[in-house]
Amino acid sequence: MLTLFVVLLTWSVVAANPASQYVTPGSAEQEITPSSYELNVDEYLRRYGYLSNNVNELSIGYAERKSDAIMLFQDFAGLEITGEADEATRQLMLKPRCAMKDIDVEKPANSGWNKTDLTYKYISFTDDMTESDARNAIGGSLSVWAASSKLTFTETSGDVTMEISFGTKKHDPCPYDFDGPGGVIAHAFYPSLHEFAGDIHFDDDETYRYKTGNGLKLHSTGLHEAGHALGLSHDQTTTSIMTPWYNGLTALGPTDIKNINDLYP
Ligand SMILES: [Ca+2]
Ligand SMILES: [Ca+2]
Ligand SMILES: [Zn+2]
Ligand SMILES: [Zn+2]
Repeated sequence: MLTLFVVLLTWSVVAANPASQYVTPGSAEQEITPSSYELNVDEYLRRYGYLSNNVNELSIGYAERKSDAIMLFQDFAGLEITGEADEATRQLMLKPRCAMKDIDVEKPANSGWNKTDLTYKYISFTDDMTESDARNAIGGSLSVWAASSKLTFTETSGDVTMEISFGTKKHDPCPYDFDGPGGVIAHAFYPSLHEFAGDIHFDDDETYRYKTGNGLKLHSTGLHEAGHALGLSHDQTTTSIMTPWYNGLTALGPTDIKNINDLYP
């Protein structure tokens, strides 16, 4: 059984981390989750690691365990800790985000590649922009990681470290389906020996842009997903490119630079 994502997150920084900072006021691009998108709070908590998959409505003490999970989520997100799926909590859960877990108990610690010269190739592109813009956006995001670490990235054919593709809903051969417009925007596979390791998939039911136009900045989402493909987990620091929610950042924050250099010293 393939396990995507996992790591024991270190809990820290909370009070200095209000969720409002995830939102850039007046930035329409972050409000793209369609109103038709249905939020299932219980499923959200399970999917992103706040609530065990073995716990459901029939479990003993479910209400309390769900409340604990909501508090964990609120803590991670820097929201007021109420233990209830209040409006602020639901609003944040509706934000476009990465599919990777926030609390991933299965991801091995220090799981980087045992090499620093990495290769990549494109398997498919998006109709949202020209192929050349997509290359500039994604290639540009890899260059950002390279500029702050000893990593190098070379586009080549044949066997590569990172395969980059766009897909919708069930996108073979990936075992993890996308969910249509809104919700999840992309996922990636942590370094391992698995055949998909290092791969990055974008949900093409989202609208992406390069420099102009509407939609999510492909270079921002690419920067985030590349972080996973290199071995980084979600980070609750608001200046980090690794926040679970789309943040539109196109540069690394101080914790990103520290974490990538800890992984590849
Ligand atoms: Ca989606
Ligand atoms: Ca699209
Ligand atoms: Zn992510
Ligand atoms: Zn996929």
